[in-house]
Amino acid sequence: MTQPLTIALSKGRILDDTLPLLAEAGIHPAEDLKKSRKLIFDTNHEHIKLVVIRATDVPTYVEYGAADLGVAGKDVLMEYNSTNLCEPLDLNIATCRLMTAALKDAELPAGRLKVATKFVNVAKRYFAEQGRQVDIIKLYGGMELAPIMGLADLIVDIVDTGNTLKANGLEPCELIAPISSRLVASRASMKVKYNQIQPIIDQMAAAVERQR
Ligand code: PRT
Ligand code: MG
Repeated sequence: MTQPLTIALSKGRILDDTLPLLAEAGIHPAEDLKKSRKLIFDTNHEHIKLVVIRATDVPTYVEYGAADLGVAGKDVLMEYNSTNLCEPLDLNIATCRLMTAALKDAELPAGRLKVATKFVNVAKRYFAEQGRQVDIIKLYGGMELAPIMGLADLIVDIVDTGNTLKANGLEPCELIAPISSRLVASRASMKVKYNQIQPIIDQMAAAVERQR
């Protein structure tokens, strides 16, 4: 029996690189995702639907079973940090680095560091593992501003070319993790819909290999 299958895609920069991989698995949206304001889309397969949502919401939809598969950045998955999710495939797209950064040539204070980030859980774990005492300050964007304004000594953020840091007088310091987007599934969906999900994973994996 063919069961309905929903795939949650991150809107924004990941989407462009995801669609060719889905196409290689024979999944094509019925209309142009980016020209529509809709959030849910039919595909060429009657039983497969796509939802296009905020990157940070993808793990939530997948964990609760509202979507069977999802595509999200490793940064988002590290921050979400659920043991109910698995990552069957590294898509090797939207690659970047999760790093600490500070004002160029800044002397960091000897005592507790103030760290501004939207990756609160990742930052807590990273500094705890190193036995460093920090106060984490949650921000929702524009982290680069925090050291300039004296709100924080360090930030934890995504770095790609490093141009954004440089433009704001900051420099990258420590690598926390290399990042790429991952196919994500709940352990429950992987069991219940294995026969439908595994062929999609296999075809996308072959496409990822060809792109390497
Ligand atoms: O933007 P929104 O708040 O809706 O959500 P989002 O920021 O989660 O989505 P989006 O589309 O901006 O990013 C989705 C995913 O893309 C992230 O979760 C990462 O896995 C991945 N990715 C890859 C990046 C970058 N490259 C990237 N360069 N995400 C963000 N950036 C930003 C970074 O935050 C910084 O402001 O780009 C800036 C740094 O770029 P450089 O080249 O100047 O270093
Ligand atoms: Mg963004």
